[in-house]
Amino acid sequence: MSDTKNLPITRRGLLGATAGSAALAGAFGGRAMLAGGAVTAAAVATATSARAAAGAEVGPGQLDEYYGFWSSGQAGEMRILGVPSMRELMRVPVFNICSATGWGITNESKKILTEGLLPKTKEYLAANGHDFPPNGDLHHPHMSFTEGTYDGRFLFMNDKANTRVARVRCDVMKCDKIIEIPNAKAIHGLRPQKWPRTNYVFCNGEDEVPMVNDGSVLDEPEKYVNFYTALNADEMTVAWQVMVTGNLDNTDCDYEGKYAFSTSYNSEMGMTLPEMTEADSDHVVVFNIAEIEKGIEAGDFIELNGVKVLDGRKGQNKKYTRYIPIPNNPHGCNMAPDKIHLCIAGKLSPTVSVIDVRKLDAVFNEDADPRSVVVAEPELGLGPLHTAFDGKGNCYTTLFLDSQVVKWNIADAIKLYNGEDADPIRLKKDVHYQPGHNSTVMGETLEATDKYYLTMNKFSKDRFLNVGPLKPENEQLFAIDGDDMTLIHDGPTFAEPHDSIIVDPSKVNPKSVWDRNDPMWADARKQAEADGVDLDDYQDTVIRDGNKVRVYMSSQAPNFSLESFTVQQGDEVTVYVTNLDDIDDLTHGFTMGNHGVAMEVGAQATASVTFVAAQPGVFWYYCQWFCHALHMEMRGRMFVEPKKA
Ligand code: K7E
Ligand code: CUA
Ligand code: CA
Repeated sequence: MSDTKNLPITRRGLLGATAGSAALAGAFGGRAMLAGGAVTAAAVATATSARAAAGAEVGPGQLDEYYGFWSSGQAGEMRILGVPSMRELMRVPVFNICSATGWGITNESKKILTEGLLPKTKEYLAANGHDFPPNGDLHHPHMSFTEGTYDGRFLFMNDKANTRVARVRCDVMKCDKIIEIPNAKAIHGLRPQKWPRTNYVFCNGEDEVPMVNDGSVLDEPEKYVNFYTALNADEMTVAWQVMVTGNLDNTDCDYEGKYAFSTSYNSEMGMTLPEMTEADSDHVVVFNIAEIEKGIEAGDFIELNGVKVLDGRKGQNKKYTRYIPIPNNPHGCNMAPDKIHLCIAGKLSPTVSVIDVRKLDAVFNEDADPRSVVVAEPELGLGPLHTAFDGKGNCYTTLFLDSQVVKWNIADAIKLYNGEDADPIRLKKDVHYQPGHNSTVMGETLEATDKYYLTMNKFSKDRFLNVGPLKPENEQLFAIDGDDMTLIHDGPTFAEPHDSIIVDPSKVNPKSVWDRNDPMWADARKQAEADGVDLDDYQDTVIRDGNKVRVYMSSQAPNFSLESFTVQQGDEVTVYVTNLDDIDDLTHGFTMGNHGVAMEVGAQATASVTFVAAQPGVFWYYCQWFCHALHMEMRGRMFVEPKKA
């Protein structure tokens, strides 16, 4: 209820309780605190009953209502959660190295991690002893769309740290493509095209750089530019780039396939914090997709590192871009499911700027004042970062500095902007603490709902047992209940989920067993054919090819087809393991002792790994996925004969 806002009671005075009402805190605050900071048994009991009352209880063995696809920030992986239980169902390694699945260790994953890197990057990685970046910073996972809603084909995600974009196949929930984006630096905001389908994935370069970044220009900020990138989503190649003025933070696009948008917090093109916050306003860059495509067609581009780059900088007055002034240092960029309103979160400004995308045509075609597209700018609280939607005309905006979420109504915000007497704010709720992104179920699609609200908080502070100076982040899930909402989950999470989407299971239908012809191991299949080995049948073949040795073995619980194999010291050994078991949930693994080698081999999958047998002796290998009562016995030996003098 809107009577909960602007209460004189501060959150700090009521640490842990809902600012809205101290009395309500007992019922729904999720936590009551004693002077010493202990959680009372009563508070735990009320959280549980709140969950039950909200109809959000997921009992043992029961399936969740929704999938959640989570980023993990610096951890570099994508995570799959069940909503509303918030149980972590799976981790999908992407930009990280995974000890369990062998991502970054197997030949199949190394190929994906290296093939999309720029030649120059490979050089400086090699100088640092890497074939591919060992880290990644994954902020924004988003699913592919067909006609404004998720189509369950792919998930796309960015790596801010190494300027990459990855794609995860939803049929097996494995990454199949990673590319490094040329010219741009630090891919941050990322969104798939919503309409008519995801032909493009839009990606923001956050850091501006000299146009040709070869050391000839260093500290001459006026020569710096920034790049907006559209990927061809099917091919995972760069379709085009647009050079822009100002850095690019977050991005989204409309439901008509006409425009894409990016926030810029550094229109100043400043290099230092004082410089980046100097101007009174920054901007949103609007990209006119049809005009950009025409420009490409007409040859109005330069070619830079193999990419067609159009000039959309301020003052070019071409039809590729327009710059809409927005209060200083905006952040979130979220398109409402009403197909009309784009919400730009103010961050340093306590406002959200609402842009009516129908008014953009006039800005491009008739040179209308760019600010004429702003139809509301409600003052919501301190530090607005991101906005989620309920499909009923309401928005949920996170307030980083206030540690709150504010629910507000677009129609009332427009009325207020037009001088009418209206209050857009419906509710303010404390969250713990300092929220960044937020999500509603299907919230970034035409099927947005008002079922659950998730807030991803940057700090947990005193919320959990102390685990040392590095504390977990904290995520809170609320059941939406008319104009109120009830906290039903409060749980720690590891560094550092930024963004998430919550998806109806009707959109996603992963396989339980791999298809034997999956492209994931196409290279292995090719090599096996050349070696006369049938990868679909029992295998116990060892092929010597100079100092390269290829070992083909199959696995069927609880046996490897090879109990031992022999190589010579210094050989480069490739082990191919094919899991011939075709039962649901029967994964084997292959770990070679003392060689840094481990991999998952899912039902009906083939996986391979290459290493040098550098030391003579006996090395045990074993199945590293508990598969059978005799799983411990599922092992064998590699004999490495000493090098002949
Ligand atoms: Cu706000 Cu990288 Cu989406 Cu984080 S960004 S919060
Ligand atoms: Cu096979 Cu464990
Ligand atoms: Ca600024």
